[in-house]
Amino acid sequence: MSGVGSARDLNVPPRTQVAIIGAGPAGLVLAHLLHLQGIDSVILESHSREHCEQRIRAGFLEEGSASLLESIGLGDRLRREGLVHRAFVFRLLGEDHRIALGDLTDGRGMTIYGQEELVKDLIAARRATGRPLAFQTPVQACSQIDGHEPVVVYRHNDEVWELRCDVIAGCDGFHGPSRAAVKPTAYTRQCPIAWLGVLAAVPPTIEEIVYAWHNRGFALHSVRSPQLSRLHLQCAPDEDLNQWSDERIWDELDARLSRRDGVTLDRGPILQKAVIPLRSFVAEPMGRGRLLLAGDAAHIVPPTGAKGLNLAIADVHALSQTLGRWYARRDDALLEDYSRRRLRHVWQVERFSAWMTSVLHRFPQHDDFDRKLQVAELRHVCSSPSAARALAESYVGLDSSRDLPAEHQLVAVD
Ligand code: FAS
Ligand code: PHB
Repeated sequence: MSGVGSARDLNVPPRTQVAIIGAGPAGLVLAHLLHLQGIDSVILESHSREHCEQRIRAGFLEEGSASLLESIGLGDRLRREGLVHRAFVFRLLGEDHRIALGDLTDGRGMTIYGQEELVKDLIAARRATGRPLAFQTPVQACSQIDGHEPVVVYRHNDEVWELRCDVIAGCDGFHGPSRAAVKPTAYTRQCPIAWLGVLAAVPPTIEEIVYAWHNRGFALHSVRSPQLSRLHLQCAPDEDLNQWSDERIWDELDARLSRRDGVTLDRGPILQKAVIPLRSFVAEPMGRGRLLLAGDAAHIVPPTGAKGLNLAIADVHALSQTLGRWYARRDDALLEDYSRRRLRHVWQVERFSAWMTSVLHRFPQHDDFDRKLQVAELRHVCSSPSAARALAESYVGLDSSRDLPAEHQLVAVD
């Protein structure tokens, strides 16, 4: 039976103030920020709680992200278990070049804390509020977004339900349905390469985060905890994981992360491996009428710069402020301003992520000259204090509320 009412067994009312599609980091953080302002919301998530809590994805939080989470009571375990890194290494032809983030940015760094751990904390915090968070309720459509009471249509147990609201927050990731309702202009770049992402049950061999430029292709040595290593290998977008035994993965990682002193990686069982596509994508505008997009629903960055999760958090921080002002003034122009404000920051992060990707990977269309230019670019950044500072500023996170001062802007752009 399809009901126009609500899925009562889910504690989902027929109406709320903000309907949030998606229980990823964007949706969950937004719900918490709205709750703190006394704005009610319902989160509708297509997958199960277990699925959401077990998805291995990002792991790097900028200080701005970590501080925001801490300021809203979500930082206890993050501060206890997160690992702060204030440097990283470019490994270039077997030589290490250390980028001392802390020295270059007045002490700032990155906190390593698995996205799956953050999602667990966020779901627990949502549950503690007693406000609706419904799993296995895939949203099918968003309608009436140009009116004053948009509607979200969702499924639960083979029944179709409607949720009416003031505003819809599309936090449903790159493949969710909300962006289609906005009909934005899509700016996209598909990379002809991907990452083979690996989570291994072995203490990280190297203290530092290491980005290796190598003739065999890019490799990344990262960390998830004192007991877990996170490693990535550049691969083809259609790479067949069945061709990659644990031994072959470790051999290739050793080959690409090789140091002149011959130190190799400690090996251990691989808990999870996946092919991660590399793409850049921006939807403009990030919303229409009463439907606003945040996180991967609005933009995608290649994971090279470790920015996707941080962008999602910056989006919903701005969106929660916008909605707080909107409820005070009921001026729809504020909703349009959200997109304009966010897109400047989004494009700065797209630029940084595209640069990191362009200099570190072996592209099939590249010739030897291109490869030489990559080495020259990396050597420049590692040897020029001003270039290293510019890189470090982007890496630890640009202040999303800071537009360039007028005198620094080359041209007045919007
Ligand atoms: P998410 O995709 O996390 O969440 C969207 C949610 O919406 C999901 O739970 C989904 O189930 C739900 N949803 C979708 N359709 C729905 C529907 N119809 N109805 C209801 N719910 C629906 N970023 C980094 O910074 N560093 C990394 O190393 C990194 N690695 C990544 C590896 C992988 C495999 C992937 C896919 C992404 C990676 N990212 C990385 C980026 C990633 O962390 C995202 O930026 C982050 O998850 C964005 O969060 P959300 O916008 O909440 O989107
Ligand atoms: C990761 O730990 O998954 C990671 C670290 C640094 C990056 C990208 C991904 O730049």
